Amino acid sequence: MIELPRLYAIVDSVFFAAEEELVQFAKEIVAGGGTLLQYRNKSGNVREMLEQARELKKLFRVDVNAASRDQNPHPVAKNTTRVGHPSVRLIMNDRADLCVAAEFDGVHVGQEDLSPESVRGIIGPERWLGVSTHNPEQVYAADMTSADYLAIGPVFATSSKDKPDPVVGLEGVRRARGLTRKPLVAIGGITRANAASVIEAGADSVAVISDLLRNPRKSAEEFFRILR
Ligand code: 3NM
Repeated sequence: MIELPRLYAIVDSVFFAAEEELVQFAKEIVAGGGTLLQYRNKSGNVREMLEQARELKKLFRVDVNAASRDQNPHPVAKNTTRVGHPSVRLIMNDRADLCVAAEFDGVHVGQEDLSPESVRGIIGPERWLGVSTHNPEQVYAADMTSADYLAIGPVFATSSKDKPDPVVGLEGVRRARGLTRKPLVAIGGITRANAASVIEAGADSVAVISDLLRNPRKSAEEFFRILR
């Protein structure tokens, strides 16, 4: 069973005018303690998606060959020295092919994307697979797949998603918690003001877009402080 950090930050390309801004946002989230980032791009431009995903990957790439070049005279353990952010995981929204192409660490799919088992066939057994659900029936069905974690939402009203499903509320989180033992991510309208109630309702992690945008580093830090 995987272990999710309390904060699951979503980097949604629609909120950034330029790639540099998107990359800067990701850096700040990680500076604020973020270790799990999803790249989301609903514009459907697959070339742009791969390009942006590769830029994100560059930021957090682990260079396992760094040990041999390392100038540190007192290496803690030779051959294990790493540069980059070995603890940051990058998840691709929707697209298993781009996950593999950009060497991401996992894929998150919705109800209208490839099925979890089709995605698993593409990404293999090691990468993380997340599945969005919006009601108890979907939670029940997704629980029986090889998904590593499930998402439930929208918990609260959100303007970050086109045509969101009906709000499930904290009660929806509680019901989902009762239906699966897989790690559970809550999503939709979650802010620093309501995040604690969402965790209390049974979520392991909160996925957030808007409430990270204004001051990503500070906001991420505050999420971690609140959800300790
Ligand atoms: N998926 P914000 S709600 C991407 O219900 C997404 O599955 C949802 O953005 C779902 O934190 C949502 O700004 C938007 O509300 C989350």
